[in-house]
Amino acid sequence: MTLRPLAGSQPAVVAFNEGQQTHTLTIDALGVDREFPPSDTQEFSLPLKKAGEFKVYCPVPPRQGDDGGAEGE
Ligand SMILES: [Cu+2]
Repeated sequence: MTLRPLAGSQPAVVAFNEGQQTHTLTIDALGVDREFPPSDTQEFSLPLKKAGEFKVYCPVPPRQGDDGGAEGE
């Protein structure tokens, strides 16, 4: 997954799934849990209440014989 910040008053990002399978983008601390089919791009704002670092991950395990989990998720 690729996550980029967008300019604007609302903290927003654009995320793109370059994988061949559905992935999710999950940020527990912000209540974000979005599903991305292959090649899907989504823009969304982040409900930030304070500055900080937040763990971003995909809880979908790599499937056998698929991507092999080599992406930087
Ligand atoms: Cu994934």
